[in-house]
Amino acid sequence: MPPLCYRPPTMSLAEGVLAGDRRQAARLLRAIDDRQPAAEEALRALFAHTGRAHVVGITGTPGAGKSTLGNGLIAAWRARGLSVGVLAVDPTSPFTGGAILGDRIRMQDHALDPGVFIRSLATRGNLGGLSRATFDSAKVLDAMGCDVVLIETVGVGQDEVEIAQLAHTTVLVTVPGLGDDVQAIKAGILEIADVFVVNKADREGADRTVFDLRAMLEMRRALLSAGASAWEPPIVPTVATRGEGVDELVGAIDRHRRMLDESGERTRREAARAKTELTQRLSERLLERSLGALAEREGSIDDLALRIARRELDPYALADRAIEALGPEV
Ligand SMILES: Nc1nc2c(ncn2[C@@H]2O[C@H](COP(=O)(O)OP(=O)(O)O)[C@@H](O)[C@H]2O)c(=O)[nH]1
Ligand SMILES: [Mg+2]
Repeated sequence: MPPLCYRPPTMSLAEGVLAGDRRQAARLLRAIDDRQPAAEEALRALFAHTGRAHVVGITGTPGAGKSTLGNGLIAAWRARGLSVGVLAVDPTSPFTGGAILGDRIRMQDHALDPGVFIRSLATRGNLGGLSRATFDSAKVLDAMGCDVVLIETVGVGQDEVEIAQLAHTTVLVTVPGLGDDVQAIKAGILEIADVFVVNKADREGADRTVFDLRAMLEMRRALLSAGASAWEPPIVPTVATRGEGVDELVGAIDRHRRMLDESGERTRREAARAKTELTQRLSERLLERSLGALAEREGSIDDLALRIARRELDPYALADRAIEALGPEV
């Protein structure tokens, strides 16, 4: 008989994720969010098992209907036999806390379906907004075997641009009835969206919004010279609350996925993403190491900064010394 407190050796986090253990996956996502060292070890082990999922980003202003639409997308993908992972990115701002709760409730429809895995991310303490924690979390869902990974982010600041870097297909959700709303879609956003949705098409002005959007896209296309992408971003009107237009949206996303595969664009996007990830990771690590080594020799970054401010040290020489502090092997 084993002693009373005996516990059999448990699976590692990575093994748990690969075996489809949802609790282990949830633990790993928390570890990523909290930047625990265990997360990196697991991600290393999972990396070879990633690259299969189609990552779809959905972005747009708060209240545009992203979560409601996400709910419809989940149902449509499930009906097609696809498993779905969802990451709802919850910006650290306390003002948006309620919105995520609402998202959770709306997505409860799928809470008992083993083919659906939904988590919200805090991305706390992450200056880049989405970035690292979201990249890594998407990999967990991918390794877990989700066919589609849907990432919902609020379209503020840099997030749209970052989501486009992370996702294979970026869906921008806009709504009618805000006057010159379409004009407010920044040029940068036009570039990054692969599929446009005009949600709340039950409201007045939806046709106008579709028309304006199309005109903007055509104008942009005319400005671009030959050699530009052959993909014409479709504009899909939807009424998310009634599930209208969801099948068309699924179709548009699927066409985009096929275009990526057939044109080689998928590989190009993944390489661009890998480059960002590699440079981020490298700079983080080098910074951490050199600041650590510098602290041992000369003092903490705050002390050094104060001495720079007092003109006792100069930042140029100190930066050189921080690099030297890494040692001769660098
Ligand atoms: N009239 C109308 N309301 C909608 C539609 N889609 C979503 N809503 C409502 O808009 C509000 C915000 O939706 P939500 O999905 O939380 O937006 P999110 O902040 O972009 O995730 C909710 O009250 C929804 O019921 C739609 O197509 N038509
Ligand atoms: Mg939402």
